[in-house]
Formats: sequence, C-alpha cells, structure tokens
Amino acid sequence: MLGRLIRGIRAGLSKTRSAFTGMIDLLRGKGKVDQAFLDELEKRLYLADVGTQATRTIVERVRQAFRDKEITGEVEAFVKRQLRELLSDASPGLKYQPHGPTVVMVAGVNGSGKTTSIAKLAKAIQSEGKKVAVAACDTFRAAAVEQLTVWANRLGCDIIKQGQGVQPAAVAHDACEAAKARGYDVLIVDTAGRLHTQTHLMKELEKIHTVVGRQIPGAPHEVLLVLDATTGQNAVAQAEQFTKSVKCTGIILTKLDGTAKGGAIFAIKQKLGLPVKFVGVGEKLEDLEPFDPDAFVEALFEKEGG
Ligand SMILES: Nc1nc2c(ncn2[C@@H]2O[C@H](COP(=O)(O)OP(=O)(O)OP(=O)(O)O)[C@@H](O)[C@H]2O)c(=O)[nH]1
Ligand SMILES: [Mg+2]
Repeated sequence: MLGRLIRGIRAGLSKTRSAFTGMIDLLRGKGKVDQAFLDELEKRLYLADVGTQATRTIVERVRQAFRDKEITGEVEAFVKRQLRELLSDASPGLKYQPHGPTVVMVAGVNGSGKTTSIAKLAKAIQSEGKKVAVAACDTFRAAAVEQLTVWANRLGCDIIKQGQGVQPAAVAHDACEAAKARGYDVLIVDTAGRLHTQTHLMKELEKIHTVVGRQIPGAPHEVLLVLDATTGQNAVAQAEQFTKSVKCTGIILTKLDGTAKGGAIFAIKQKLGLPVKFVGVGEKLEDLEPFDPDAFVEALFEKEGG
C-alpha cells in the first residue's frame, strides 16, 4: 500500500523533493548536532517552505533530543518522525453519509484547480462503484459551466446546470433536489473562484452553503478548500480568508507536480489545523491522490534514483 502511494506521488513531488535535498545531505553528513548544525537545519527547513512555526518546533525538538551527539541515522529518523507527526491527524478521503447523498462543496480562489479536482474526485468516487453527479454553481463565467460539462461527459456522470448569470444558490438547490430524486451517492458542487469582490465571493459561498443545508440535513458534509501549492505561503493566507466565511473540512492541495513549495503542506496543517485530504499531482484525471502523511514524508526523503 505504502509502496504504491510512494510511487504514485514520487514523480509529482520531484521539485519539492529537490528543495529537501540540502536537508537530507545535512542529515546524512558527518559531525555533531551543534549550534551550526541546528542553524543549518533551520535554514534548510525554512527554504523547503516548511514554515516558520513548524520549522522552529522541529529544530527545538532536535536540539533537546540530540544536542552534542553525533549525527547518525537516528537524527534523520527523528526529523522524519517529527514531520510525519505534524501531519498526523490528516484524515484522508471523504466521509460518506450512510443514508442519502453526501454533498461535497469545493471552494478556492480562481485558477487554484477546483474544476479539475472535481473531475478527478468524481472519477475516484465512480471507481468505488458510487453514483456521482456534479453541480455547476460557478455561473459567473459561461466557460466554467462548459468546462465542467466537458468533464461530466467524459466521465459519464450527470451534471446539474443552468445558464450563465443564474444565482449559484439556485443551481445548488436544483442539484440537491436531483440528488435526492435520482439517488446520487455523492453530489460535488463547483463554485466560482472569481467574483467582483472578495466579499461578494464569500457571500456567494455562504449562500450556497445555507441552501444546500436546507435541502439535505447536515449538508454540505465536506467543504474542500482547493489550494495551489505553487503559491506556497500565500496558500496559507488564502485558507485563512476562506475559513473565516465557510467552515472547511479539508484541503485539496493541487499542482504539487509543478512546484518546489510542497513543503508548505506542513505550514498549512500547523496554521489551520485542517487536514490535507487529497493532493493533485498533474492535469490528468488520475492525478489525484488521497493524502498519506507517511508516504508523503517518505517520498520527500527519497533521493533521485534511490
Ligand atoms: N500541473 C497541474 N495542473 C493542475 C492541477 N490541478 C489543476 N491544474 C491546472 O490548473 C488550471 C486551472 O484549473 P481549474 O480546475 O480550471 O481551476 P479552477 O479553480 O476551477 O479555476 P476557476 O474556475 O477559474 O476559478 C488548469 O490548467 C488545470 O489543468 C495539478 O494538480 N497539477
Ligand atoms: Mg473552475
């Protein structure tokens, strides 16, 4: 299981891994865990975008455990364990409702990868033998509805849509009705990433949230925030904005394949306490993985070709 996941994210993480290379060299080098080593470790973690807070925590723990000891494999194992623990309560995958449709709302700034991730997620859900439909609640742009329609056709799943400019909450309402009537197991709701103002965007999300909850008790059961990993620490700031408006249940971190900033996953987890549920590692339908902290950290510490 672990092996398969490591292979799966290995390619997607190659850029982030290169940001960790300096740290691995340091940990696999010779010498003592002295102040110079700790300073260098701090710098390396910071450069790998692990984030200030997470970096400080790890360096402090290494100091306490290994001060003045020789650098051995134990130090590396310890650092890895610290990194894993920072991510440990990650709850991968979706929590399905035992009865009735599970509603998954997807939010995030424009271009973060919402619509693509929805298509990937729908495919993964289908492959579990579940009946899935998508709701085109990004009515801000006509192209957004078209894009989701293309994916739905490719996947052979239902799509609930209306024209451009229709109230997103109205589409969400219809989608919930359809979900109940047609017995979908999962309904995934696409939302706009760009409206006239940030306030408008957040209000729109709140409206969709409310309407969905009125139609189906407890819905939306998952609110997934899509963050673009290439934006690094900026993704953390975005998440803080969104979580003020809608209660998010988890994160989809996209474009891990295109960035050396995948280390930001540690900062996101520490700052927001939100689990990273899925990671996007490419543009194809199969390029979405349930997030596995053990496999992720293992993959970071693998040397190229090793
Ligand atoms: N390399 C890579 N590209 C991705 C990934 N996820 C999405 N993309 C690309 O990012 C671009 C934007 O993706 P969309 O899914 O349209 O983003 P969105 O959040 O729906 O955008 P808006 O609807 O404009 O708010 C597309 O070119 C996708 O192919 C990923 O995991 N890796
Ligand atoms: Mg979109």
